[in-house]
Amino acid sequence: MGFEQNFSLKGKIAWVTGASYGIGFAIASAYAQSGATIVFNDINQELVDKGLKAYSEAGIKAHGYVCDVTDEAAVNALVAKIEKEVGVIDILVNNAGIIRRIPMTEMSAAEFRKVVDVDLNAPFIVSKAVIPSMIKKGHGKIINICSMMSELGRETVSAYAAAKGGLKMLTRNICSEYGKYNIQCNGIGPGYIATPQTAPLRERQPDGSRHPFDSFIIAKTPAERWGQTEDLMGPAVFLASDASNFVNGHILYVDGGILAYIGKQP
Ligand code: NAP
Ligand code: GCO
Repeated sequence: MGFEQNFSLKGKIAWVTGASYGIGFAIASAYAQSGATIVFNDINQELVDKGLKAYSEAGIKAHGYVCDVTDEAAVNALVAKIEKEVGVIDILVNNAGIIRRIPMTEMSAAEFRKVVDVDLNAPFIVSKAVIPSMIKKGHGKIINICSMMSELGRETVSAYAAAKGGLKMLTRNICSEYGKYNIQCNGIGPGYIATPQTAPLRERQPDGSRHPFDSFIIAKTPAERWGQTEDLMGPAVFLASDASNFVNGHILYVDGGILAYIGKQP
């Protein structure tokens, strides 16, 4: 077989959480094109149905389930259902996430806890649920979708940055604790990607001009553009494939160079 087979996901079962659309959908689509069987979940049936339609239109026969990833009992039940109906999960992508853009002193503790629950506690819950079968199977890949906010702060995203910073360290700890079982746990840190989650930051102003944050990101990105979900597909396949079997605990930033750049002079 040629070297390219190292990047194949043929025969693997991949679960991407919160993958009815956006980044998760793009990653799952890349995995399907690389030979994997796709499992995804979302928070309600409407979103799961939307995802199933989108996967079908892309020629992908995905398995979709309703599950709130913050609900440990529901996650454990879903893992058992997936193993019965589809098979043991080889690749897990903790993609489901939320953000609340509120100045910290105006944010309630409940709002802070909700963001941390989805963006940090849920990756713990879901990873904990799939690791035992990965150990039995003798291999596994866990990919956590981190963020620029795993490294940087900015106004109004205190809960999100705290959660994504914690997710970076959870990634390193899963690597440390389960690497001996041939389980690799890495992160992908997307830059600013054009999805519904960032749509408010890109809205045209009433006079038709760019949103100030849109202009700010263009000036902070050497690539001088927002990322597209397609930009994440290749890195995600690499981290899910045998080509990365000695890469562990690494956060792969796919940011067009933002973290390396002081920003364009005004
Ligand atoms: P998105 O558009 O908000 O999609 C997130 C998905 O997760 C949605 O389908 C969402 O459902 C689902 N979800 C939320 N809470 C859930 C829960 N409790 N249980 C199950 N599913 C849940 O986000 P995205 O832009 O594609 O981002 C996906 C991931 O990448 C997130 O972790 C995000 O933090 C991260 N990220 C995004 C960017 C970016 O620029 N877009 C950059 C770096 C990192 P709902 O539609 O109901 O919310
Ligand atoms: C924000 C954005 C970012 C992106 C992403 C950057 O409000 O700053 O939503 O947080 O979503 O996480 O990597």
